[in-house]
Amino acid sequence: MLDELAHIGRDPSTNGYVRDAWSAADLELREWFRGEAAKRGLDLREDRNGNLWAWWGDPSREPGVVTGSHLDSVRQGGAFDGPLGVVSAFAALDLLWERGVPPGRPLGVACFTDEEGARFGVPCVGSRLLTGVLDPGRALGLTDDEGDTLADVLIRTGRDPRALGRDDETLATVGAFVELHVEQGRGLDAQGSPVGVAAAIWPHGRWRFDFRGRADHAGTTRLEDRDDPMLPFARMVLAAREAAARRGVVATVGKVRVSPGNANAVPGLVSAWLDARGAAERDVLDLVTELAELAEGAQVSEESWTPVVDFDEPLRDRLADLIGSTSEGGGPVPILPTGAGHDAGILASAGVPSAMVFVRNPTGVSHSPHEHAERADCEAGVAALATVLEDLCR
Ligand code: HGY
Ligand code: MN
Ligand code: MN
Ligand code: MN
Repeated sequence: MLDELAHIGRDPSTNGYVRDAWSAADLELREWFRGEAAKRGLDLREDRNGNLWAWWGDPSREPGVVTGSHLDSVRQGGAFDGPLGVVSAFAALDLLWERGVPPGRPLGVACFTDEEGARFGVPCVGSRLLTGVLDPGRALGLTDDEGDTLADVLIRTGRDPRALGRDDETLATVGAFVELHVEQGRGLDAQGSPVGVAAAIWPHGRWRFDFRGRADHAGTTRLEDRDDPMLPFARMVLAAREAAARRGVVATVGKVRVSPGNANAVPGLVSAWLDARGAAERDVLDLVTELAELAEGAQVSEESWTPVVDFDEPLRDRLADLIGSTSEGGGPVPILPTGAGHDAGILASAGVPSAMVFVRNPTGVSHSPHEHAERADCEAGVAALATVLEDLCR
């Protein structure tokens, strides 16, 4: 199934993936999802926020067990972050089907919309709207690099932007959620284990810094007469690295918009997105406060903030024991935290018993075409997921 997706949104010059939410690639991936659900006779639903759910059994009778992830990517992302979780969900269902194990409760495959936030800047849009932590009005007003709002884009896909919002009815169908994901780090590689279970997701957030200056001619404006926003921006980036190292957290500026973007003019505006994360919430927030104070009058707005997610301990330990007791588990299963955000974290924060199964990534690299997972480890992940689903669906 991963091979079937391999051509969608792939940039042949880099082998990276560009699968922005609601782009042609994303729409093609959503069609693939619908086809896989139809092939299996699953009951397909698209909720008011665009999340896709494929059900084996009827969750209106009783809350079901859901497994899945996302299909959108960061720009020039890898092949596994997201799709591995969706493909493994269908493959695990197939294993249960082959074993003649009809689930004792409804079993669903989910594909959450716009997890990466690559286009509109806010991550986990589909699951945040579903659980009510993202205001639909704010979501609809988010703009992409072309100045299109999410509302514009939804209308172009034939959807009604007014439908967006908290969806308790859909949320009520999710009795438990398990997300399989390629590890975005080398913990499993270091421990020699093909699969692992998530302990927690570090607190993480994104802030937008708008540095305003005065556009002017590059050749005729004396240096002392300039109000060049590029300078405080540059100082903020260097300060972010120093402060992050000092505070034991991580900080990244990976996206910058320079307006109007003339090579022969002092810019009028530099917008920069700061991504900051770390094991200790206080350290992350203090870093952002420190940077906002030194950022010389920049306008700083919070794009998203997710407090620490500690996955349900009995559930995660049960999964680790279950997987560890199977041959694929390859012995004791590591339980490890991650600095990457996931829809499972958003659902857990909304009170849904949630867990994550990680699959070894020998490169440890993610959000890059160099992200990788060996086939044998992917198969171990599917087997582990099937074991877990069989247990949860008793
Ligand atoms: O940004 C993240 O941590 C996730 O990959 N969306
Ligand atoms: Mn990601
Ligand atoms: Mn992901
Ligand atoms: Mn000129």
